[in-house]
Amino acid sequence: MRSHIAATSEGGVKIYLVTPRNPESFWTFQSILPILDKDCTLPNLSMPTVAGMTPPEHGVLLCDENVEPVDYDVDADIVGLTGYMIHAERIRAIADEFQRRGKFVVIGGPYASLCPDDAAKHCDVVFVDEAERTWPQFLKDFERGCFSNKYVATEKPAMTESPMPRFDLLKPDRYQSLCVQFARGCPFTCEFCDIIVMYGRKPRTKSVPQIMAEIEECRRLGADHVLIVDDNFIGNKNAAKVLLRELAAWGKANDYPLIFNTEVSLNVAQDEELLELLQAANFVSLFVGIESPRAESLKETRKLQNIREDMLASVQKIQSYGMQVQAGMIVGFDADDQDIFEEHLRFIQDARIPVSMTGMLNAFPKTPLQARMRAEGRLVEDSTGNQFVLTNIEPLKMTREQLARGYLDLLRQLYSFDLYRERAVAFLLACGPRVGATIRMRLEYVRTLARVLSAMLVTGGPERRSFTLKLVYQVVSKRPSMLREALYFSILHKAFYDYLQVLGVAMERDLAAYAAQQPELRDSTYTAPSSNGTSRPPASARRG
Ligand code: B12
Ligand code: SF4
Repeated sequence: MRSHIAATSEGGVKIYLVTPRNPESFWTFQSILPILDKDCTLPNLSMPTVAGMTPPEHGVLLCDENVEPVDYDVDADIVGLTGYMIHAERIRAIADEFQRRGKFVVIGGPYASLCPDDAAKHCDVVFVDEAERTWPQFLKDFERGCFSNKYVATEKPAMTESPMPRFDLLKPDRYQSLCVQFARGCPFTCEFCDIIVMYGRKPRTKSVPQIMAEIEECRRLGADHVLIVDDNFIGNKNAAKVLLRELAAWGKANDYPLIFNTEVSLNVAQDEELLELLQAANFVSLFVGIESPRAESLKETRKLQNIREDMLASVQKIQSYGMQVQAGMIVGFDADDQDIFEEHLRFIQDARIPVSMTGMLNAFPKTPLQARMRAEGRLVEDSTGNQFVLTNIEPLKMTREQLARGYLDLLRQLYSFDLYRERAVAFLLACGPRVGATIRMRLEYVRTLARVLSAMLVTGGPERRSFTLKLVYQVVSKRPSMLREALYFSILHKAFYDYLQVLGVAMERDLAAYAAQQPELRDSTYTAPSSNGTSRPPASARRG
């Protein structure tokens, strides 16, 4: 059926805002979404935010392709697209199809911000960086019939200018969690990071009433999990503490209706007041860019905040406040030799981090890393935005192939049934208490639980059944209150494990194509990490 968009007044335009479907990645949880009866883990906040910035005389319809098909026959004056580098191919395909049908197409978001010239080939107007000022300006220009083909945010808007995202235009029950954004920007200077390129180094925050209204709206729409999608939630620690005090009081007064997750830098562990407040506000997991257990690699990438204190102790301190640490890890820094894979594995096991998003170093457009790689003649190709396939740079102490094979082997070990279970059990037995992590029983949870149990114990096969029973028994026999979390980690493993099978096939295909292009590499096989492991491959094998 053709979608209908109603502009609310004469002169108003009809706007169709499309979020393209996610290619399978570490976070898409494709294989467990049907078990959870969801279509997608989280909505991307971009289009609800752009819809919020749209003056009320215009009509807006959102389409998240992860939840519903794109309607190419939509009756719209403007079709808007968003997405990351990883979505680039899909964005271009959707944009081309709309243009073929004569629609007026605009593109914004991280892909357009980092690759505006590429995006411009597929649309009428491209938006670079944040659009709180440029989008309303464009709409005025469009109505006058005189607009530019590129709108660049010349200044970073204050977050207090960012309106409440139109959560009401989403289909909230199709997502596992909802999200809000409190802050943009991060004060640090990691060499590979595109966040500071796009959002700057000065953290900007919304006001507490603004964000509390968004959180209330998420609750009203039925959410029980909220991800605060900040680049670094503690980039401005004082502002974060003010919000956390309010959230803690709100949680207590409302019997903790929401569980929170966010992203922080590791220096959170150096501030006990902050940790106490996060715990009191019912944060149950923090995503932390740890990147590497090797100090040399961290220095090289200017992640100096991670070498101020012992990283293992920092992670365990966060865990003692009842919060899971999810790690962002990277292999392939210049200081990394073939021993690095073993070091990563040991660190993640010792730190009892069940979920580690480990990727290969990739140079994103406009980053200092990309500039350095280009200057050193080591930039092999443009970034696809997916750090899980072949890297786009020439590593220093390994070939690209050795890096990819060592990496794949590391992932297979990390997500092997036994090593993952060891970490999950160790974490659940050691972590501190949570204030209100109990989820109220709803009929849908009972149905979900039945599907989870069936997938883990019946249809998943003997290995998965034994893994689940062991994990649950080892936790519950010592700490019965952690039953729900034990089940959560069991089902989560299925998502990562299944994704790895898909990834393994994709990487083998890419490696075969890579080797075919370079005859001299055909005989080079990956050697398991040696005890000194610093051997540099022959120059002939290092050509990208
Ligand atoms: C939450 C989040 C996630 C969540 C949910 C993502 C989702 N559902 O899409 C999860 C954890 C699942 C996730 C996964 C991944 N993510 Co992520 N994620 C984020 C995060 C922290 C917030 C996204 C968000 O909602 N932002 C809030 C909105 C409002 O900001 P915005 O998109 O910039 O929008 C503004 C402007 O750009 C503009 N705009 C945006 N779109 C449009 C469109 C139009 C028409 C207009 C006019 C304007 C406009 O207007 C907005 C207001 O100013 C961002 C960082 C960030 N600060 O954005 C990273 C980020 C987007 N993720 C990133 C990456 C790499 C990934 C993964 C590929 C990681 C991985 N290897 O698995 C996966 C990909 C998963 C997928 N979607 O396929 C990168 C993307 C880099 C890039 N340049 O492409 C980012 C920037 C973080 C980073 N540097 O590491 N991610
Ligand atoms: S701490 Fe994270 S967001 Fe901040 S600069 Fe480093 S990688 Fe980027």
